Amino acid sequence: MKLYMVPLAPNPTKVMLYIAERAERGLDMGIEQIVVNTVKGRHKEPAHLARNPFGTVPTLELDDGGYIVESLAIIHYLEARFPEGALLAGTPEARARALDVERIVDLRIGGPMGAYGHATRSPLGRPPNPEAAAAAMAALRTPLDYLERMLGDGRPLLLGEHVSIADCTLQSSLQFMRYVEADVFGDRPLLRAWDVRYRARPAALKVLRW
Ligand SMILES: N[C@@H](CCC(=O)N[C@@H](CS)C(=O)NCC(=O)O)C(=O)O
Repeated sequence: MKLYMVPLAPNPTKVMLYIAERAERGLDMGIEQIVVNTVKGRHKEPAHLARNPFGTVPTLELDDGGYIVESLAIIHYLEARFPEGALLAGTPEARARALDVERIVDLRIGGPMGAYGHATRSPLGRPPNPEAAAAAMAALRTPLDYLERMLGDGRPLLLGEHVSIADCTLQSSLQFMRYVEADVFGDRPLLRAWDVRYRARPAALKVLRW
Protein backbone atom coordinates (compact mmCIF):
# COMPACT_ATOMS: atom_id res chain seq x y z
CA MET A 1 0.00 0.00 0.00
CA LYS A 2 1.02 3.61 -0.54
CA LEU A 3 -0.10 6.63 1.47
CA TYR A 4 0.04 9.90 -0.44
CA MET A 5 0.47 12.58 2.19
CA VAL A 6 2.15 15.85 3.16
CA PRO A 7 3.62 16.35 6.64
CA LEU A 8 1.96 19.56 7.91
CA ALA A 9 -1.57 18.98 6.65
CA PRO A 10 -4.00 17.79 9.36
CA ASN A 11 -5.86 15.03 7.53
CA PRO A 12 -2.73 13.17 6.37
CA THR A 13 -1.13 13.74 9.80
CA LYS A 14 -4.11 12.11 11.49
CA VAL A 15 -3.54 8.95 9.40
CA MET A 16 0.24 9.10 9.92
CA LEU A 17 -0.24 9.36 13.69
CA TYR A 18 -2.67 6.45 13.55
CA ILE A 19 -0.16 4.30 11.63
CA ALA A 20 2.61 5.29 14.07
CA GLU A 21 0.41 4.43 17.08
CA ARG A 22 -0.27 0.99 15.59
CA ALA A 23 3.47 0.59 14.95
CA GLU A 24 4.06 1.29 18.66
CA ARG A 25 1.79 -1.69 19.29
CA GLY A 26 4.10 -3.82 17.16
CA LEU A 27 2.33 -3.68 13.80
CA ASP A 28 4.20 -2.94 10.58
CA MET A 29 1.51 -2.30 7.96
CA GLY A 30 4.12 -1.99 5.23
CA ILE A 31 2.72 1.28 3.93
CA GLU A 32 5.04 3.41 1.81
CA GLN A 33 4.50 7.11 2.52
CA ILE A 34 4.85 9.39 -0.51
CA VAL A 35 4.87 13.18 -0.22
CA VAL A 36 2.58 15.12 -2.54
CA ASN A 37 3.95 18.66 -2.48
CA THR A 38 0.78 20.68 -1.97
CA VAL A 39 2.74 23.94 -1.70
CA LYS A 40 3.82 23.39 -5.29
CA GLY A 41 0.25 22.41 -6.23
CA ARG A 42 1.12 18.78 -7.04
CA HIS A 43 -2.18 17.62 -5.51
CA LYS A 44 -4.05 19.35 -8.36
CA GLU A 45 -1.91 17.84 -11.12
CA PRO A 46 -3.10 14.95 -13.32
CA ALA A 47 -0.96 12.30 -11.57
CA HIS A 48 -2.65 12.93 -8.22
CA LEU A 49 -6.10 13.68 -9.67
CA ALA A 50 -5.98 10.23 -11.25
CA ARG A 51 -5.69 8.82 -7.74
CA ASN A 52 -8.13 11.22 -6.12
CA PRO A 53 -10.38 13.39 -8.33
CA PHE A 54 -10.89 15.81 -5.42
CA GLY A 55 -7.19 16.66 -5.37
CA THR A 56 -6.75 16.14 -1.64
CA VAL A 57 -4.46 14.27 0.72
CA PRO A 58 -4.36 11.78 2.28
CA THR A 59 -5.01 9.15 -0.37
CA LEU A 60 -4.36 5.47 0.26
CA GLU A 61 -3.48 3.26 -2.69
CA LEU A 62 -4.55 -0.31 -2.03
CA ASP A 63 -2.72 -3.43 -3.14
CA ASP A 64 -5.50 -4.08 -5.69
CA GLY A 65 -4.85 -0.66 -7.29
CA GLY A 66 -7.92 1.02 -5.80
CA TYR A 67 -7.87 4.21 -3.74
CA ILE A 68 -9.45 5.47 -0.51
CA VAL A 69 -9.56 9.25 -0.28
CA GLU A 70 -11.16 10.06 3.11
CA SER A 71 -8.89 10.01 6.16
CA LEU A 72 -11.38 8.32 8.50
CA ALA A 73 -12.27 5.71 5.86
CA ILE A 74 -8.54 4.97 5.49
CA ILE A 75 -8.27 4.43 9.23
CA HIS A 76 -11.38 2.23 9.31
CA TYR A 77 -9.96 0.18 6.45
CA LEU A 78 -6.68 -0.32 8.32
CA GLU A 79 -8.55 -1.18 11.53
CA ALA A 80 -10.51 -3.86 9.65
CA ARG A 81 -7.50 -5.17 7.77
CA PHE A 82 -5.33 -5.36 10.90
CA PRO A 83 -7.86 -6.05 13.67
CA GLU A 84 -5.44 -7.29 16.32
CA GLY A 85 -4.56 -4.28 18.46
CA ALA A 86 -7.09 -2.02 16.69
CA LEU A 87 -7.63 1.35 18.39
CA LEU A 88 -11.40 1.19 18.03
CA ALA A 89 -12.15 -1.64 20.44
CA GLY A 90 -14.36 -2.76 23.31
CA THR A 91 -18.11 -2.75 23.74
CA PRO A 92 -20.43 -1.22 21.12
CA GLU A 93 -20.91 1.69 23.54
CA ALA A 94 -17.15 2.24 23.92
CA ARG A 95 -16.63 2.13 20.17
CA ALA A 96 -19.53 4.49 19.52
CA ARG A 97 -18.24 6.88 22.16
CA ALA A 98 -14.73 6.84 20.66
CA LEU A 99 -16.10 7.51 17.20
CA ASP A 100 -18.41 10.21 18.54
CA VAL A 101 -15.50 12.10 20.09
CA GLU A 102 -13.44 11.68 16.92
CA ARG A 103 -16.24 13.16 14.82
CA ILE A 104 -16.70 16.04 17.25
CA VAL A 105 -12.97 16.76 17.13
CA ASP A 106 -12.74 16.48 13.36
CA LEU A 107 -15.88 18.39 12.43
CA ARG A 108 -16.14 20.96 15.23
CA ILE A 109 -12.44 21.54 15.94
CA GLY A 110 -10.49 20.39 12.89
CA GLY A 111 -12.69 22.40 10.52
CA PRO A 112 -12.38 25.75 12.36
CA MET A 113 -8.67 25.21 13.06
CA GLY A 114 -8.05 24.57 9.37
CA ALA A 115 -10.07 27.67 8.50
CA TYR A 116 -8.18 29.74 11.07
CA GLY A 117 -4.81 28.56 9.81
CA HIS A 118 -5.60 29.31 6.19
CA ALA A 119 -7.08 32.70 7.16
CA THR A 120 -3.91 33.74 9.00
CA ARG A 121 -0.79 32.06 7.59
CA SER A 122 -1.89 29.69 4.85
CA PRO A 123 0.86 27.31 3.72
CA LEU A 124 -1.07 27.12 0.44
CA GLY A 125 -0.73 30.89 -0.02
CA ARG A 126 -4.37 31.81 0.56
CA PRO A 127 -4.82 35.52 1.40
CA PRO A 128 -5.26 36.57 5.05
CA ASN A 129 -8.88 36.99 6.14
CA PRO A 130 -9.23 38.47 9.65
CA GLU A 131 -13.04 38.09 9.72
CA ALA A 132 -12.87 34.40 8.85
CA ALA A 133 -10.11 33.93 11.44
CA ALA A 134 -12.21 35.55 14.18
CA ALA A 135 -15.27 33.46 13.25
CA ALA A 136 -13.18 30.27 13.33
CA MET A 137 -11.72 31.13 16.74
CA ALA A 138 -15.22 31.79 18.11
CA ALA A 139 -16.48 28.46 16.73
CA LEU A 140 -13.78 26.61 18.68
CA ARG A 141 -14.99 27.74 22.10
CA THR A 142 -17.78 25.20 22.71
CA PRO A 143 -16.00 22.07 21.41
CA LEU A 144 -12.77 22.92 23.28
CA ASP A 145 -14.80 23.46 26.48
CA TYR A 146 -16.43 20.09 25.84
CA LEU A 147 -13.03 18.36 25.73
CA GLU A 148 -11.81 20.26 28.79
CA ARG A 149 -14.83 18.97 30.74
CA MET A 150 -14.20 15.41 29.51
CA LEU A 151 -10.63 15.53 30.78
CA GLY A 152 -11.94 16.70 34.16
CA ASP A 153 -12.19 13.13 35.47
CA GLY A 154 -8.39 12.75 35.32
CA ARG A 155 -8.17 10.59 32.22
CA PRO A 156 -4.75 10.89 30.53
CA LEU A 157 -6.03 10.65 26.95
CA LEU A 158 -9.27 11.72 25.30
CA LEU A 159 -11.03 8.38 25.68
CA GLY A 160 -9.27 7.20 28.84
CA GLU A 161 -6.13 5.16 29.40
CA HIS A 162 -5.69 4.04 25.80
CA VAL A 163 -4.89 6.11 22.76
CA SER A 164 -7.82 6.70 20.39
CA ILE A 165 -8.32 7.94 16.85
CA ALA A 166 -9.66 11.15 18.43
CA ASP A 167 -6.25 11.80 20.02
CA CYS A 168 -4.63 11.47 16.57
CA THR A 169 -7.22 13.75 14.98
CA LEU A 170 -6.95 16.47 17.61
CA GLN A 171 -3.17 16.50 17.60
CA SER A 172 -3.02 16.69 13.80
CA SER A 173 -4.97 19.97 13.89
CA LEU A 174 -2.98 21.32 16.83
CA GLN A 175 0.21 20.84 14.86
CA PHE A 176 -1.30 23.11 12.20
CA MET A 177 -2.07 25.68 14.92
CA ARG A 178 1.54 25.57 16.11
CA TYR A 179 2.65 26.18 12.54
CA VAL A 180 0.53 29.34 12.37
CA GLU A 181 1.65 30.26 15.90
CA ALA A 182 -1.85 30.32 17.40
CA ASP A 183 -2.47 29.40 21.03
CA VAL A 184 -5.96 27.97 21.04
CA PHE A 185 -6.05 26.54 24.56
CA GLY A 186 -6.85 29.72 26.47
CA ASP A 187 -7.81 28.97 30.07
CA ARG A 188 -8.08 25.22 29.57
CA PRO A 189 -5.25 23.68 31.62
CA LEU A 190 -6.38 20.08 31.16
CA LEU A 191 -6.30 20.31 27.38
CA ARG A 192 -2.94 22.04 27.56
CA ALA A 193 -1.61 19.19 29.72
CA TRP A 194 -3.11 16.61 27.34
CA ASP A 195 -1.26 18.31 24.48
CA VAL A 196 2.10 18.07 26.28
CA ARG A 197 1.38 14.46 27.27
CA TYR A 198 0.33 13.39 23.78
CA ARG A 199 3.29 15.06 22.10
CA ALA A 200 5.67 13.08 24.34
CA ARG A 201 4.36 9.78 22.96
CA PRO A 202 6.81 7.90 20.72
CA ALA A 203 4.33 7.97 17.81
CA ALA A 204 3.98 11.76 18.09
CA LEU A 205 7.75 12.25 18.32
CA LYS A 206 8.14 10.27 15.10
CA VAL A 207 5.42 12.04 13.09
CA LEU A 208 5.05 15.64 14.27
CA ARG A 209 7.45 18.24 12.89
CA TRP A 210 5.99 21.37 14.42
N1 LIG B 1 -12.45 14.94 4.27
C1 LIG B 1 -11.13 14.75 3.75
C2 LIG B 1 -10.45 16.09 3.65
C3 LIG B 1 -9.12 16.01 2.91
C4 LIG B 1 -8.50 17.39 2.78
O1 LIG B 1 -9.21 18.39 2.57
N2 LIG B 1 -7.18 17.44 2.89
C5 LIG B 1 -6.50 18.70 2.81
C6 LIG B 1 -5.21 18.63 3.60
S1 LIG B 1 -5.53 18.53 5.33
C7 LIG B 1 -6.16 19.00 1.37
O2 LIG B 1 -5.78 18.12 0.64
N3 LIG B 1 -6.30 20.27 0.98
C8 LIG B 1 -5.93 20.71 -0.32
C9 LIG B 1 -7.10 21.20 -1.11
O3 LIG B 1 -8.25 20.97 -0.71
O4 LIG B 1 -6.83 21.82 -2.13
C10 LIG B 1 -10.35 13.79 4.69
O5 LIG B 1 -10.76 13.64 5.86
O6 LIG B 1 -9.39 13.17 4.25
